[in-house]
Amino acid sequence: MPIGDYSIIESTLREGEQFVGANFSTEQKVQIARMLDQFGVEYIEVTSPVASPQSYHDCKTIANLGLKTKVLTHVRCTLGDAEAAIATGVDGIDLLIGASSMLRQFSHGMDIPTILERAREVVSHVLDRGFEVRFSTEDSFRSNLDDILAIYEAVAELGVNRVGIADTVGVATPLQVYELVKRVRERVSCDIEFHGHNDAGCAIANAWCALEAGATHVDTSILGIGERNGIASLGGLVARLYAQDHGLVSKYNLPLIRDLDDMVAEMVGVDIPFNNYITGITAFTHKAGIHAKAVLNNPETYEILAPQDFGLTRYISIAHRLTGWNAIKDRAEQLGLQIPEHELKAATQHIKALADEKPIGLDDVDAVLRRWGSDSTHEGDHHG
Ligand code: HCA
Ligand code: CU
Repeated sequence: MPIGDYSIIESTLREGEQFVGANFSTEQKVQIARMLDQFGVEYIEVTSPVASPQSYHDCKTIANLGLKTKVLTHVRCTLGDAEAAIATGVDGIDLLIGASSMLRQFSHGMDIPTILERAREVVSHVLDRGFEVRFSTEDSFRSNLDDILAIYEAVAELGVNRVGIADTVGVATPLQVYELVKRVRERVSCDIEFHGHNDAGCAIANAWCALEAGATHVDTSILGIGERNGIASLGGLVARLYAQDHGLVSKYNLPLIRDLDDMVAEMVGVDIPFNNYITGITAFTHKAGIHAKAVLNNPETYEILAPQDFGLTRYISIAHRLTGWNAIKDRAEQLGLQIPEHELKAATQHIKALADEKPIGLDDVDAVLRRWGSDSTHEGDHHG
């Protein structure tokens, strides 16, 4: 089904704070919140005010920055937590409860009827206070389907704005996500949120499938940071949506992805992975001669993401044995050298042979080209 209106719930300040390297100061949180606001996400989610005194203070600070983006906080489904959330001045409250047999047994110890009773009590309380409310079930994919559908139906009847499906352990496959979201879509008319972890590498695909199945909200974090190896990354989800239809992400300030990734990587003490979506160092680097030739003619041949739309530039790597003469010609032109085609082809062969002998760099390529360029009127074997 085509993707309709959707919103991003950016959880760097909640799920992301659960990343082992994250220890954000108030100032850093404010910086992240402001940049996400400029980027244009519809919501940001911040750590529960009951997590620590600092968390309460930070939640309140961010809720009162006057951002365009709505501020949500994420709390357990208890009246005490809900009261604390209400006191911070956030726009909305994300409630969470575990309904799987494992969590019922090893975490909170409540059975399904007790969970339903608790949900009714807390949801009604928060709705009565005029807050936007989301209700989600932790570890949804290892919960009994009838149990979670009953919970979603009950809270939807009370009037929650959204129900949330959480793949807490990153176990779901895209097809399973599609099917569960579709089942929920048939049962409730409120919005549906999806939150998916990346333990088995499916977080972005799963978020995508949730949207295809009718979910209206998806959770992300910058660089995907979160518990363990995290959740769907903001940049990755945007890349996926853009690849389908640029219009799906035209509401966002795309060049800020680079700034967001750089900023958060530094704050949490990691490098951006080389193969990261959009901002990885090789994301727009082309190497093989055949690719380089086509990309020089028309970038769309091998690029589904246009680097300039993200404020970035492509790079064509030419100093290696797989290089081709079209890319070498392009480099010669950049250097202002006029070298006839047959000479360029010979120079390319020479560069390939050099690269077979030892690793070479752009300097070596340039030296060869300058030599060919300076005596390109001559023919013969003096080039070696
Ligand atoms: C956790 C909770 C959560 C919550 C997701 C949600 C998860 O830290 O375990 O509220 O939808 O992954 O289940 O992040
Ligand atoms: Cu999570």
